[in-house]
Amino acid sequence: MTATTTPTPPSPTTPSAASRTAPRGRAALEAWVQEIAALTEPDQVLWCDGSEREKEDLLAQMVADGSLIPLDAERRPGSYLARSTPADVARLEGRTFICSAREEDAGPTNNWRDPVQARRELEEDFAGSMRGRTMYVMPFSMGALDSDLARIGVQITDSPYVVVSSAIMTRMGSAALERIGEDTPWVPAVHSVGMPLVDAAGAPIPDVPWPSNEHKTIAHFPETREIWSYGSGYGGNALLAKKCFALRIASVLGREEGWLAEHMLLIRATPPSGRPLHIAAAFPSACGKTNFAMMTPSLPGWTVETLGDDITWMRPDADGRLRAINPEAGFFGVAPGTGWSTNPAAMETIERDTIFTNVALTADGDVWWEGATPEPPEGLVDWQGREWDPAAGTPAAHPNGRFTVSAAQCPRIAPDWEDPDGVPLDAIIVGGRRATNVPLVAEARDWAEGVFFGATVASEQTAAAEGPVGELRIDPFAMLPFSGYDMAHAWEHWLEIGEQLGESAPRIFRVNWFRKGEDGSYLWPGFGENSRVIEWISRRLAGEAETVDTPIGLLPRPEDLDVEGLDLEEGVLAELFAVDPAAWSAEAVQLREHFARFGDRVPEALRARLDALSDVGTAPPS
Ligand code: GTP
Ligand code: SPV
Ligand code: MN
Repeated sequence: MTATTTPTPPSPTTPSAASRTAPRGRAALEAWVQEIAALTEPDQVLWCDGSEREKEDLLAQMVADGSLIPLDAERRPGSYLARSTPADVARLEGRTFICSAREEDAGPTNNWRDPVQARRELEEDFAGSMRGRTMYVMPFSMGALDSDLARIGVQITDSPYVVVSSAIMTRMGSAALERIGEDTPWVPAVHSVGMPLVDAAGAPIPDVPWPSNEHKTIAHFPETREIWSYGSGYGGNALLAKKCFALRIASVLGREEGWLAEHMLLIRATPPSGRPLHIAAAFPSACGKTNFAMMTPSLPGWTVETLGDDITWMRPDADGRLRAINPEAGFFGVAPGTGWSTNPAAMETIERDTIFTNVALTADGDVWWEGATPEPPEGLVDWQGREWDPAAGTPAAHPNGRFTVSAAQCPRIAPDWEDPDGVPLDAIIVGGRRATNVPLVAEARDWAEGVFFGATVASEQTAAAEGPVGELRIDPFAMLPFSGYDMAHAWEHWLEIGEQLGESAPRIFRVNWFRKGEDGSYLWPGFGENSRVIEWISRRLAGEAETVDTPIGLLPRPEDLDVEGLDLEEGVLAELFAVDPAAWSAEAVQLREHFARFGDRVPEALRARLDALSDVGTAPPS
């Protein structure tokens, strides 16, 4: 555990390694806990052991104080509903900061703060912020406890909701604490909802069901591997092991140590006869990772097993293959759109022992959201606790309403999902939510083109983050909100890993389930039917399927995609694979602006691909 990888020599752009280290060992941990307690002034400090008993006690306490609503014990055993305040419903990208010593290390896509100044302001925010509350100390492991790829963190929080959620999402408690040996590095993460129960003069402040502060800051210090989050109790803002550690801090660690931390699901897909394939796929937030990860393949004889639904850590192994693990232990999934017809495995997963946030409550003590059933039941209470009027035009569940549930409960979970060695990857998929332009599937001619696919992922914005839903934004490798350093350096890192892997590198594909026809409806049925795309990928890997060579990659020949039984209307397949040169020329202009933000740090191999793409408008597809 916590075995270090052989570090790759730092590239010239990597700042000196001397200043780059996390705290190590138990003594440093105890000192840090005391220091944070002195700063935040909680009533008591509680070290979490991760036991069932601890979880039960916290749940009972939250039910008693009204911050959790227990669901009907028969319809949804062991499950609860939390309602946030309307101002705390999604990740806050505008209030998320990378506080690297040098501004350029954060890159043009991150909000940068000077670490000294950020620290000073955070200390002001956190001073006395836990007065009247309990400060919980949660040691946790990202990755199975005995995996070489796993890393340890310790989160401090004053939110019991965050404790029970982290107990689901990570390996949290005594076992993780025991892994902290004398010299073990651990990532310190401090979180406060920013609502003390006693004011500076000692007068009590009444608590509320969802405490938060209108001033919110989520700050990362890549050099010292620290995370500080203030003012929000929601998702990635508060469960610091997830996006803050496993992506933003881990991406920095990965670059220095020769591995990758990515916003990817992880599956094993097995054909009726033949070798299982391991696939990791990067889609932006709310663009289908959980659904793809738990897919029920429509193709007879195929199985898909879930290994992870949001984050994948990957490292070249001794045999030169790219090995992948899911560092998480649970799913924090989007509820709206999850239904028996689209994702039955998720529906089964959340039948019990689940914490729901910002979904609707039914009259009989169950939960509901848009897409759970075709018709809403009578007598719903909406996510804000108000009687819901279907005619009012507002959704009953918040579009970013979520479920938090242990991965072990998923009927599709691979029996070996906690294997410390992880799985060797055969294919990597990238994709976004694109109404136009991007075909259902394309294969990259080589690793560099695959990295280009990744570096140019674009997607229509969803409700997972604050901001205008529907607007197209370029979201490289689905990591725009999650990279802890300059993304151009991340692409360079990808290219280097590819070189290291050589012939054993997984093949890279780009997909788009969301292309729309002229009437505005989706052309492709999606969900379980996406297995047809996996089937084509598997034949490509086996050297069995032909392709059409186009300037935007290798497309399937129409006859090579298995659409038997799909009942696609005449012309739909052609629309799904149509390459419109004018539209791609326009896209190339947008991509050029995107690359320009990164100046000369964009690797030459990627510029060359863009130049080739810019010619699409003039050159006919070969
Ligand atoms: P995060 O947890 O935010 O990272 O999201 P995610 O990438 O896991 O997305 P998720 O699988 O939860 O899907 C988000 C939304 O996309 C849901 O409303 C789904 O119903 C919808 N969706 C997922 N897959 C498909 C698909 O193949 N086709 C269509 N049309 N919609 C899909
Ligand atoms: C995402 O937005 O990609 C999520 C939800 O997985 S959160 O944990 O809030 O980032
Ligand atoms: Mn995600």
